[in-house]
Amino acid sequence: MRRTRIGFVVGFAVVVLALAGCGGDDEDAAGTSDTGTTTATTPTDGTTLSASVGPGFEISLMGADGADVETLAAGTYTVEVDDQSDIHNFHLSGGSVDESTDVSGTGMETWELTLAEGAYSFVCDPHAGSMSGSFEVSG
Ligand SMILES: [Cu+2]
Repeated sequence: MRRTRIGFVVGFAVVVLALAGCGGDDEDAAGTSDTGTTTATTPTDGTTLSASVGPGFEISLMGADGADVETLAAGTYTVEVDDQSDIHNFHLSGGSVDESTDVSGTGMETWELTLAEGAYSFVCDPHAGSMSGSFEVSG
């Protein structure tokens, strides 16, 4: 009787240990999601616009030809923003677009924007009265 009981306890302990061991192997399947920008497959127009603000009290948005943007065709654009000042920001808005850099931050940012027909403007928010521009997007 006593022997049987000990045998049962030991057997029970082995089962518990075995179950505990099974809980450990729930490894995540390491997903290698490739979010890199592959220009070959991006459905953009391939048009890059250059936005700049600072270091002085100047703000601009230029096309690939280096001229100020005044009109654009509707489509998808890459906007490379160079925020060169920690007292200015670049804030582009119009339609459903509303993108801006931090006033205190500096450096390059790249935005992929889909511009639909309409009026757009860009400003430095702290100095919107003197630092602004606008352009039209036609459908
Ligand atoms: Cu400013």
